[in-house]
Amino acid sequence: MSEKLDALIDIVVTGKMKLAKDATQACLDDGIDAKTIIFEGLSKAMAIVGDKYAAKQYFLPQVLLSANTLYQGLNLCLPLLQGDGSASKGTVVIAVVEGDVHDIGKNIVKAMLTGLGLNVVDLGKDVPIKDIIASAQENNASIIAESTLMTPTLAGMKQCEADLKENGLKGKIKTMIGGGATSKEFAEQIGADGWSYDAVEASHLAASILGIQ
Ligand code: B12
Repeated sequence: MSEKLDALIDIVVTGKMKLAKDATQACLDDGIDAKTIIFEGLSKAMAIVGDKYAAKQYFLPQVLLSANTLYQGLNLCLPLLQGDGSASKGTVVIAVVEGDVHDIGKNIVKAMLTGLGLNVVDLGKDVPIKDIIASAQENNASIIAESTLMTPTLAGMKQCEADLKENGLKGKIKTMIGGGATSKEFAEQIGADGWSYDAVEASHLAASILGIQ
């Protein structure tokens, strides 16, 4: 593993926000590609932060500082993953479901799907299910992609499947879900069309749902 990437991980974990942009640029200058920086650097750093939070070594202010530090690097890397959208292979509406503000993972998934050549409509975080479905209809989307990291907000994902069914849209608009609180079993249980563990798998999943790879 590169020293520069290790330095970036340390900067995110310790929340040294002012150093994060330069450290990310140093990784890029060293020839480390954006995908590696995101998955082997920034995401790993956030997993360490999560462990520290779970072990009560970190509290919310530190987690927030690390997340903001991560964004300094992520914002440099995400545009490098994205295609220009000119040859759109389909539309995906993506959102973090209502009640949840964790949006780092969703933003990485968005970048991977855009990189796949999809038109991604990003509704942001804390989004009511009815707004997600309305946007999918307005944009003639093939897929709704929902993210949540929290257990209480899993209910929204179940609601989405029920609402799609009620409106005769189930099967016409496919659903894929992800985020720390979700699992393959949960996806099967609620009748979602797909689940994935991370953003790389998410792009394979979308491609397979759309039959483009
Ligand atoms: C950073 C963080 C925060 C930041 C969020 C900043 C931001 N802008 O996102 C802040 C400080 C704001 C925060 C707040 C809170 N947090 Co918090 N947070 C985390 C932490 C440490 C890391 C999450 C993260 O960003 N991971 C890195 C990303 C890259 O990973 P990811 O999100 O999992 O995404 C990947 C995959 O899951 C997948 N994926 C993600 N979305 C999707 C979508 C689709 C469609 C697909 C296919 C795949 C996919 O691909 C992604 C990339 O590979 C986690 C701990 C942990 N271990 O996860 C706790 C954690 C999620 N938080 C938690 C909690 C409880 C909270 C608070 C309620 C705390 C409080 N008491 O106020 C609040 C939430 C308020 C709210 N209503 O949302 C709990 C949730 C517990 C639960 N199961 O319900 C966790 C698990 C911590 C814990 N161990 O208790 N948090």
